[in-house]
Amino acid sequence: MSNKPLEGIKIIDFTHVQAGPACTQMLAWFGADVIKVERPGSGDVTRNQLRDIPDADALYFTMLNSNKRSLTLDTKKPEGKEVLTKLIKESDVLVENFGPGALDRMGFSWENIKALNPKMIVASVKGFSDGHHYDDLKVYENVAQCAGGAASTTGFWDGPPTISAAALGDSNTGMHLAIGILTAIIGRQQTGKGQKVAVSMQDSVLNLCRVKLRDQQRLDRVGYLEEYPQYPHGTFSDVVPRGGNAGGGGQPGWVLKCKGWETDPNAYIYFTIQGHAWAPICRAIGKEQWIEDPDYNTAEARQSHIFDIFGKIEDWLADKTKFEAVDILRKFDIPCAPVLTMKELANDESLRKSGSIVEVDHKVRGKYLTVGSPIKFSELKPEITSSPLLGEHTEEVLRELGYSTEQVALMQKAGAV
Ligand code: CAO
Repeated sequence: MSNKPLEGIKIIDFTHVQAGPACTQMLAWFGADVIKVERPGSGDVTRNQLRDIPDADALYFTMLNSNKRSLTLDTKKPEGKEVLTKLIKESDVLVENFGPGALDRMGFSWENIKALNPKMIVASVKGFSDGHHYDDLKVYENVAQCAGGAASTTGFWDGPPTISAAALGDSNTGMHLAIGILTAIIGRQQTGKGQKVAVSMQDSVLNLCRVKLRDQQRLDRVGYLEEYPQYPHGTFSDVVPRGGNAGGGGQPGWVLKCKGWETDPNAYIYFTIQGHAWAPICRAIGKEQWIEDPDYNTAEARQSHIFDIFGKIEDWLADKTKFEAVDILRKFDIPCAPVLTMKELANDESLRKSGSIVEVDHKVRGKYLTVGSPIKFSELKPEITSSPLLGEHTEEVLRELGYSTEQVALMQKAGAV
């Protein structure tokens, strides 16, 4: 038996940029046959975006499209429509993240696809959910972070709303869509019928910002949020403020300076004060006298001078690098981590060993780093392969659909593939 659980699932990957491709890439890692449908001549716009080697597909593309096949198809031409129709009849899932209404305008509405193949699962990413008052908008990552509540709650209180570097709007939405697709596949095993699965980028960001919706309701009720830096000396308005680097739950935390911070912008650790770990923290930083001191020994007492406490911890950190500090603190069971740069992560031996970062070989660009599966299985070790060249598998896929070499040549002549 195959150790790739999604083997046998055929996916028409009508996605582009990041949100959709992140979803289908993950399904490809787990064994699905993902056929990326791209416009002849140009393909996914990310093939050309931010290129670092003039004639090679950009890393933006290669890192979101591994393990896929590429079929070029102009789905606005009659021949292209015919090929897509055939593909729909024998596939399990169609994934798309076009602008609102594009698939319908192409002639492939959900109703039409269902009529062609009642078992088909059609999975879509849009900026906003169907029926939302913004559902006609085209949306990119940062737009979604603003619309989903992340931007208004990220950053410092005296600065503007801030975008996270993590792709909360794009890849996060793709991950939600993957869960939706797998759920629909299980559902189909029970009912024999496909269904439409839709995920909006706004909803996906909001789903990750749920603790801020929690905070809004607490603020509405009591007028303050005790874990935010604004408490108890600052003021609160009627909306959840930006809390800088404060911990999001009941454990106060902050990004603290380590040795070398004056010249190295990443010489920091994240330090968490877990309430029940107060005594080990005091021992770790040589402040045993704080263990029983009533000004320090309860979370409530600490909160009014939490930044003085963080300041004292920074005094202790002043002669330790971020790595040395974590090596000491881990012995006291204190939740903490160094602030790692992309360079440090790229060279991290543990991440290479676990397959979370892998090196793959691309036909044109040679070796490059990409992400591997963040999900680890006991019975599946996803093998990450390179992204396809534009149209690399066009002929192969068309032959599988029953087209002869002559028919393929005619379609090529008509510019349909
Ligand atoms: N053959 C023929 N036509 C094709 C085609 C193909 N293989 N692939 C795409 N097209 C056509 C579409 O049918 C559409 O045509 P019409 O608008 O004329 O009907 C056209 O290309 C443009 O598609 P689009 O609206 O998706 O592209 P865009 O560059 O204008 O917008 C984006 C890009 C991302 C803003 C938009 O797709 C969108 O809002 N998607 C949903 C949200 C999303 O996923 N955003 C995240 C992207 S990752 O940051």
